[in-house]
Amino acid sequence: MKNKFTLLAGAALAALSVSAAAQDLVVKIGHVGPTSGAIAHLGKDNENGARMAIDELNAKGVTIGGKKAKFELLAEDDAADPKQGTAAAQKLVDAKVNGIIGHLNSGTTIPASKIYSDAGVPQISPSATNPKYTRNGYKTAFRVVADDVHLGGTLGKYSVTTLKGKSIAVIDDRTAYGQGVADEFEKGVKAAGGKLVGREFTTDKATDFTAILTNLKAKKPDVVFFGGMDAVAGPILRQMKQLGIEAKLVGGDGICTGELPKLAAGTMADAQVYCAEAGGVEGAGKKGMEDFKAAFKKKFNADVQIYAPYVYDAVNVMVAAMVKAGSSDPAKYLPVLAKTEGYKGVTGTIGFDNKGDIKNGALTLYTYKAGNREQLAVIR
Ligand code: ABU
Repeated sequence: MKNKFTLLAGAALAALSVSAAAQDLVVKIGHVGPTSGAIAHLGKDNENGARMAIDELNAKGVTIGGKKAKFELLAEDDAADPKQGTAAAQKLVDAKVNGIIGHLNSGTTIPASKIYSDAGVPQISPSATNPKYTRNGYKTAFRVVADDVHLGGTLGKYSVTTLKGKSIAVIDDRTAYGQGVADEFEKGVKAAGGKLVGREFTTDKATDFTAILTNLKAKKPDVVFFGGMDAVAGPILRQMKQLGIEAKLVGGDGICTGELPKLAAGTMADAQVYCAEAGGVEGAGKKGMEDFKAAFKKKFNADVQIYAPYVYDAVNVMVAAMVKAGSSDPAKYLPVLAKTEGYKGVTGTIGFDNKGDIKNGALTLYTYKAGNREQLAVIR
């Protein structure tokens, strides 16, 4: 039975904890990506990167402006759809988020960036690579990956000079990302003196590529570039095999995932596919990345697909700016975030240029063998 002393002590403890809680600073971090639809596996990968960072920050304890911060993740699904993307952005602005990590796709990130800019909310995309995202003059827009000028141009040159492609065909999915990276790939091929033999279009929802692949087959390509995501690249590989097209398939970061071999359902030959992640680490940085991947697997029972480490770094870069500014108020920490320089993350050293792009961004080239992604080189 509880005596009078026990009851009084309990009441005092409760009052103390209420008062401590009142002093905590709640910091809301919004995350947006496609957690439904054909690339839900990539949206979940990104969202889990944010969750991992936030859980760790809460566990270690972070003080901002003398107050203990409690970080909350507000995760939204945009289904990779531009309209759902702007709706999710408005919802998070209305919820008074302190910052945004996302979106995953360029097609959602770009229109949403206006909403965040109008509200003065800092946004870091961990994966949108279309250059237009940081070319609109929005001071709130940042990204921690290289852009498609770098990505597409490098893959175009690589296809001519290293893969020795003599007749190169291009397919894109008409999204902001797919079309943009394919255009940059074409420029890279032309600049390297390569020959383009055809360009075809599809969509990010298509499943039957027989007509466009039959058109391309007649042009005898030895390299086919696909601008789009892995959910479409997988069936393209299956249908290339069915039609007897033995060309190499080259693609940007959107196809460069752990899931691609499964999506291709065993039809991917060794060293048939080449792709690049819009970031990467070398030398001593590799251990940190491997440790991150192991910790991620332990926590979520899933392998990193591609951009979870970039999301993790994006959250930590944003919080580091809040700590340095002594405030989670977007107006106060935004100028500090913009001056980020030399931040050591798991994805490498992060600093932003005056557009909000990562300085000295890397690319990592991969191929696939026996159903596994194998790193070929890190390029700057
Ligand atoms: N960068 C590839 C996937 C995301 C995007 O830019 O649409």
